[in-house]
Formats: sequence, C-alpha cells, structure tokens
Amino acid sequence: MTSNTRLEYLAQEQIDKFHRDGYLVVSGFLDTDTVTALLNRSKELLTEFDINDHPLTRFTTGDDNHVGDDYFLTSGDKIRFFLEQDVLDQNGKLTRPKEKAVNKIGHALHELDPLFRKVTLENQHIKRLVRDLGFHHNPLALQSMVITKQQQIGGEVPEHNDSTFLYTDPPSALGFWFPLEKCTAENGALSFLPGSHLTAPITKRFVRLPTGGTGFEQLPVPADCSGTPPLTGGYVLECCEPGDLVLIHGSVLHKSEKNRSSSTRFAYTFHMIESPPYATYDEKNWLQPTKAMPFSRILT
Ligand SMILES: O=C(O)CCC(=O)C(=O)O
Repeated sequence: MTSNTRLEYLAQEQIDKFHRDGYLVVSGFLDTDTVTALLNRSKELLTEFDINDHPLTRFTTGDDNHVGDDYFLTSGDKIRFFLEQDVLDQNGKLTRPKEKAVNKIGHALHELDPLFRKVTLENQHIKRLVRDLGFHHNPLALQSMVITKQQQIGGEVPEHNDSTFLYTDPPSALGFWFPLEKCTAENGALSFLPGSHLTAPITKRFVRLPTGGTGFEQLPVPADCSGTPPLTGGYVLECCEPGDLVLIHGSVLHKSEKNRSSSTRFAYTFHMIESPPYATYDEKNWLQPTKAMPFSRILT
C-alpha cells in the first residue's frame, strides 16, 4: 500500500477510519442529477432487456450452489441480467414482470454504458480519492453491477468478504458502493463488522471449476492474521442516502438482509484490484479479461 501526503479529496481522518474499520461512508459523493440519471438508466436497462432469449439464470450465492453457468461466466464484458431466486414457478415461468424479477445487472456497465463509464472510469473525484487512499499502486477496474434489491423479494446477501470472490494474490479488492435510493433497516441496508479486515483472513476463493461451473478452493491461513486481537462489538448497520459512497475493503465482513419493504433499494457498485507486479490475477477466477476488453486502469 502507498500513502500520499497532499490530499486531494479525502481528509486524513477518513483515511484512518477506512484503515481502522475496513469501510468508510463518504456522504454526498455523487450529486442528485447523477444519481437520478443512474437510477433512470438502470430502470431503462431493465425495461429494454429481452426475457425471451434469456436463459433464466438466477443469482445464487450459497457455498454449494453459487451461480456458475455460461451466461454468468461470460458476463465480464457484457451487460447481463441475473434473476432473483424465487421468481420462477414450477413450469419455469416468471411469476412477476421481468423488471421486478432481476436481482442484479452486471458486469461491464463501467465499460459499455456511457453513463456508468463516466461515473467510474472518467470520474476525477474517483481518481483523487484513489490517490488519497493509497490502497493500490496501479488499480484496475474489474467489474460493475447494479444491485436492484427488489421490494419484498430482494434477497439477503450473506456475510462475506469481496476478496473471496474477486481474488488476487495477495488479496487487493476494493469496493465502491453507491446507494441510488435511501437504504434503511427495512430495505436491506449494508452492515459491516468493523475491523474484521484485520482479523478475518481470506480462507477460500471462488473459482471456475475444471469440470465446469464454479466452486470454492480453500486457501492457507496467512501468517500475519494469527495473534491479532479478537474483535469486540458486532455488526454495524449503515443506513445511507442516495449519492453516498461506501468504500469497502476486500477483506471486511459485510452483509445485507432481505428487502422486506415495499420499495426497491437500487445500488451501483464497482470493484478495483491491484495490478502486476504488486498482485496477480489468475485464470482460476470466474471473471476473465478478454483481448477486446482488458481491465481498464483507473489512474491513466
Ligand atoms: O448490495 C448489497 O446488498 C450487497 C453488496 C455487497 O455485499 C457487495 O457489493 O460486496
């Protein structure tokens, strides 16, 4: 990790808080017009996609049944639509309108959609923040998603850390998560276990299986995680406003509950990783860069 002395966007206290807690809420990062435009564009995408040629891939995250079909595995350079778990009847037909059946849209919004690209790869505030944080030497944009967290059915996201799913050696994932709607206890706001990035090692990684599909591979426990004092305190719920930014360290434990409210909880999120020679990203990872779409550098 590097450190800067002349800060361009963050205050030193925010940087210290990020390193202490493993996440940081930055209020009002996106202006209202940008949030409205991203929300409208997300809804347009949901209206435009054709369910008739869709394989009905649902987004499942369990240890034994994580999504891993071709539609998912080849989505790294596309804009694709992953359904909620409980939206098909026994005949495999959607039980609600497609716009209200999608769990998330991914994984190359930041490359392919001009509006999402502007907020991600062409955003001077992101570049300033990244330089201030000094988390990476030369960060690359890996993936992006709109998580729709549909009213009443928007699925729980169980406790996890992002470096398990977006693995580099050493782990280097960093999440940027923007609520596009108000996040509350009822609609599935994120909650975090502060400090867990210092105590909870990355013990497994999500991989493409040689036999097809996806699964988890166990990792050796890193030596620098032993002897760390145990955590005191529990999960902290972070209720956020549209346009806030939540920065998420790849090792911090976090989760969100099912959306039991009567309104959606849209959020836009993208992830960065470190580039070689500081970290390696190998062919076991589910998401693979292509010749036509290599991972873009953030600090060009
Ligand atoms: O949006 C959510 O509910 C979960 C997001 C999350 O856990 C992540 O982006 O790592």
